[in-house]
Amino acid sequence: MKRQLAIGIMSLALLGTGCAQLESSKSSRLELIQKRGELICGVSGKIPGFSFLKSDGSYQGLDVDVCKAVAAAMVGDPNKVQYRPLTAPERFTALKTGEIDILSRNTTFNLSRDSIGGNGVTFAPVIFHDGQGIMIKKEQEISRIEDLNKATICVGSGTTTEQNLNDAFQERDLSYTPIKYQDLNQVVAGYLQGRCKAMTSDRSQLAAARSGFKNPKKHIILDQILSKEPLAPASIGGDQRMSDAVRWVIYSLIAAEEFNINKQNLDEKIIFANSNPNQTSLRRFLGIDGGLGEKIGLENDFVVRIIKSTGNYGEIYNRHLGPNSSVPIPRGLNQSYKNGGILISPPLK
Ligand SMILES: N[C@@H](CCC(=O)N[C@@H](CS)C(=O)NCC(=O)O)C(=O)O
Repeated sequence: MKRQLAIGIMSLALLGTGCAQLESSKSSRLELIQKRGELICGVSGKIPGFSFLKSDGSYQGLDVDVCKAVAAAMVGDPNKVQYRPLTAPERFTALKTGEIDILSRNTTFNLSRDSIGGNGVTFAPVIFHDGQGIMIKKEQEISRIEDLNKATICVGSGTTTEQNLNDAFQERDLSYTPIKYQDLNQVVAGYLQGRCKAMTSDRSQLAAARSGFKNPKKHIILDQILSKEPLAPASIGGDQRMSDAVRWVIYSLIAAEEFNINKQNLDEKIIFANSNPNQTSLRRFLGIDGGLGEKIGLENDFVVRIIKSTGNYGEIYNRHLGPNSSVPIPRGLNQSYKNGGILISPPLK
């Protein structure tokens, strides 16, 4: 009896080791990307300022620069990215079937998506704090959601937008008829053709869409904000090596702004850190000491590669959404915590 028990315990212990080995030897998407030498990034392609396909065939925007930063860190070249334009209903399937490596497509981070019982993906940190808004034609004299009782509203399907719209009307005992479309261009066309009285989407998208209208001033985005829409990149769930790397790429962009390191002063900062052994935090951040990259499957100077490619988060934001861009959106919550916003990176230690 005792012997049987001992054998049982031994085999359980072996099983335990076996599982642990299996777990650590399970290959990660990160290795596949590194072997391939290219990142496959799912984007929208239709939202100026975030991800937009230009007439020369290149993609541009904040979401696109996230793809570039991840590629710079993982394969050493921001241009080694294959972009896959995806509609909202397609995006999670593309991630789960492995058609794309990461999703960088104005996607809201929430519990149902970031869980094994839900969409089964893992979100990286938020790269743009957004909220849902409503756009109407100025001539309609609508100023509040309550003025839209019984109205038709154009909305994209397979989005949090659809769900929030329902919640916002239900909570106020109002009714509405949704007119649903697969993508943003269709929502905009429906709205401009008068199929609905108002259109709703993330406020960033309303601003981006309006920037392309013939007469932007004839359209108003209501002040009321229906929801929190923290937009974040995502990778497949259950692959920690992959999600660690993506997460720390995003944090590096935010931390670089905190350190006041940008494309212009990067070389100076490297020289300064190299010749000043007492600059311990800076040296770790730039990969001179500490071996941080190794811990997440990247080169130790991954932060340097990222900043060289895209600049820090603030530079990316200004390029695509800053006052001189084609879709100016005040930074608001998306400022670094050092400047009154809520973006903050845990220490790269
Ligand atoms: N952030 C929301 C909404 C995102 C979304 O996909 N909205 C649609 C509005 S129709 C869109 O962006 N479409 C862009 C496109 O059509 O490519 C979410 O994650 O569900």
